[in-house]
Amino acid sequence: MKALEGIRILDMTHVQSGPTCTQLLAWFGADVIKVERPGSGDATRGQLRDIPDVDSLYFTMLNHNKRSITLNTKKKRGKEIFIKLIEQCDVLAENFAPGALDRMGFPWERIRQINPRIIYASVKGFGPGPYEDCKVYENIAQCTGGGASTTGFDDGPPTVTGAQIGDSGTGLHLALGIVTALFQREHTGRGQRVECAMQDGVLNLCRVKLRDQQRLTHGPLQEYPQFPNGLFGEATPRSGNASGGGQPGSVVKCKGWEHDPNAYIYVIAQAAAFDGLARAIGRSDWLDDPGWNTPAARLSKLDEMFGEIEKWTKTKSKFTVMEVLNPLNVPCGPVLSMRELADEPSLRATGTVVEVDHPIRGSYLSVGCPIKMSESPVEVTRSPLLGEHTGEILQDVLGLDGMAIESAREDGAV
Ligand code: CAO
Repeated sequence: MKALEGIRILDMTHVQSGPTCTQLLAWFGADVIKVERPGSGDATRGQLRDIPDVDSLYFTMLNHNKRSITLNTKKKRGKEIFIKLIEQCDVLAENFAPGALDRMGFPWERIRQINPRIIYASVKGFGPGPYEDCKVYENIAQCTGGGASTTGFDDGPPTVTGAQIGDSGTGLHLALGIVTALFQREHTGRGQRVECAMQDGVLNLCRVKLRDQQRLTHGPLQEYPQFPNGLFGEATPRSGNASGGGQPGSVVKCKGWEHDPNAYIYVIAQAAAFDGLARAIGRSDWLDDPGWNTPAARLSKLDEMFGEIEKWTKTKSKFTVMEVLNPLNVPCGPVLSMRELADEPSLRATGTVVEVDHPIRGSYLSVGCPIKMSESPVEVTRSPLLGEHTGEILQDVLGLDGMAIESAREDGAV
């Protein structure tokens, strides 16, 4: 038995943020029915295609374990079927542009009338306010949620990160909202509206940067690379690769950095492990030197300290550095490329990286479920073809007979 077995999700999501959320729920056992426009479906099916006429990796990697029904919710017959689906589902998830579902004729008031137990969950770019009507994609959310202004180097432009904190990050937030609402429904018997704005999701993930904004009013941020020589402005600055926590950290070069862009390791010079680190890099003289042997003394010399650490790491591969520093309790981690992650046996063993078979594409790699539950194991199955389950869903979930299905097809409703 899976954790969400028996829960049925009417999945109107598209692109990345919403599909991330419903994919997680599908992995936990929910029956996720992806509703797609007849003919075209989710736009990502055709985006960034690597093989002509085959669902893109963008689509397949975000829509595992779901069923697909085509349905035109703007046609009269399509609306009738949509209403029946709302009646049969526990959750309606969507991430259309603001107001799209209202324009289809299905505002929240109507949806809850049709099914008072339903949870109506949405991702939008912004919450109520000046930008509430705007369409938003990943990098816009990173910019408007505080990610970009605090990422990058002090002398460079605002920078977006490779991690999809706007899309997948908000999808994660929404998934939590949905399961929490399902839990509350156990007590109240009622559904509710769950909304996550991408700006809010990114800001939540940038929490420590708002912390620093307030600390800044009491003096310079001593752990930032701008200290003690650079200037601080009025807002939390970009901190390069400096550690976000209370312990100094930096990315340092390893052997082969001249030709391998990922021959680097992140090292944290945590006070508790400093003795071992200093000895390992051949600077045991620091331990008797009052100019070096306390965290406070080192704070103004972090560049010099990491320069010394780097002299040592440059003589070793990032994996050798790990092998030496880990037993000394020095927190560190190699910069791993996507290629290295794809090949990493331990990630394959845990199902974090999975190989999935697809009838048209053949086999491909995907990221599996990162949440491991002892009583609800995840088996990743391929994404559906467009409308693959239309007949089956109309028949099994809605109880339509063959003639009704045929007439819906003739109408262009499905
Ligand atoms: N049947 C009939 N019509 C359908 C349909 C269906 N099954 N599915 C979608 N449509 C219609 C919608 O109703 C909408 O019509 P209207 O414009 O007449 O209301 C239309 O298709 C387009 O939907 P959209 O505006 O959501 O799509 P878009 O490509 O123009 O915008 C996006 C995409 C992502 C910018 C926008 O959906 C958005 O801002 N979403 C919220 C934020 C979000 O999730 N962003 C993350 C995206 S991942 O990077």
